[in-house]
Amino acid sequence: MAPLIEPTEIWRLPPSGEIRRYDQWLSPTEQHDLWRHLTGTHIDWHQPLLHVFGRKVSPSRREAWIADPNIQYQYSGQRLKAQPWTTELRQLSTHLFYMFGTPFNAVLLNHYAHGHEQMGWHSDNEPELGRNPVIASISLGAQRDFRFRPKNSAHGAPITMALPAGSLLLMAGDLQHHWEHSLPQRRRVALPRINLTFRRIVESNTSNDRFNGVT
Ligand SMILES: O=C(O)CCC(=O)C(=O)O
Repeated sequence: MAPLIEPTEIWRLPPSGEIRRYDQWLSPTEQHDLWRHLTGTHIDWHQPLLHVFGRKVSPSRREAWIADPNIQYQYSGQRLKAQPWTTELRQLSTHLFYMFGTPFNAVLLNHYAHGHEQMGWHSDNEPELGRNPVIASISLGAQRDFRFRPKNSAHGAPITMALPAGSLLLMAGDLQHHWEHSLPQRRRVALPRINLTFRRIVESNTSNDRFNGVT
């Protein structure tokens, strides 16, 4: 993991959301080792079963939820069953704590087999994440586009950014309350990708905004 490097790019999205991307945060060797770890026998991957507008939907991507004991989380009507931390994921979480000051207690893993697999528009604004969640997202494997759009067009125009292998993306401030994000299909992408989003689950109505501009 790169030490306390400067972000490659920063976006400030109104009213007071912030996105930072750190390219090559993981070296090629670290990416390779982490990929092998996540695709070996340590992680129990499964297909999500979501409840969307009264219908059951099972997107083909696979996911896994790693969390401290007793941490409950649900999104799109599914309650995630937590798996215990592995040493490798715990180390990443500790490093992110030193960078951003957020004691992450969970990580959601998403595995996309190729560019047909995607994640639709949503915000990470579940009550368990508290107010102004700080989310750190690591990308491995195929580079994919990542999109943001405002819930209110007065806040600006949609943004598309690339998430290269080994990059770290930080989402902070009130971003999740005013903007949505998605990982669109990219049919020409033939290779798999894994994304890890480190999160802190807190009681509802509690501020999660401990990020104070540390680079
Ligand atoms: O795979 C990605 O980069 C998107 C993940 C995401 O949007 C999420 O976990 O909320």
